Amino acid sequence: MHSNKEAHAIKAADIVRDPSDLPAPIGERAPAVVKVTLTSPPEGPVGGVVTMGSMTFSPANITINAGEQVVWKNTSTYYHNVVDDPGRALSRVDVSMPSGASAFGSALLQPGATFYHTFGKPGTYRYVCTVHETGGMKATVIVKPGPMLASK
Ligand SMILES: [Cu+2]
Repeated sequence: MHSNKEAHAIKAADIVRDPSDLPAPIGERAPAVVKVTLTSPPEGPVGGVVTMGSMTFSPANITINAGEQVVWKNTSTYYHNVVDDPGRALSRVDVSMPSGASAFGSALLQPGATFYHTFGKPGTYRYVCTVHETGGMKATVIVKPGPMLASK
């Protein structure tokens, strides 16, 4: 084992090099063009955005087309969630969905967090934030049979 006295301390000056002192590149190199395609979040076009305030979803009623997704953004300083699941809502009557649709829900969303859900089946979806359900934090997504379905 080396003693601390003998160990060579690496200083910044040891690894700094003059850029013009670098070896020649290996092979032919030229600036590369890298194409990046920015897409909307997965699962389909965004039909609407709902912000979560201190105790509200805004807008409380939103209408989209089937196949589109809703984006929820927690713009408040509170934790919220988005729940359309009778098994998770405090009161089953606060949530609903068309028959054949699957229940959905987010985890607890911290301030600044975002949640997405794509709606396949037309109908009315009533959902809540279970944290503030008793405080009236409830809202509705109405899904119309959209052009995406009509064209199929
Ligand atoms: Cu909430």
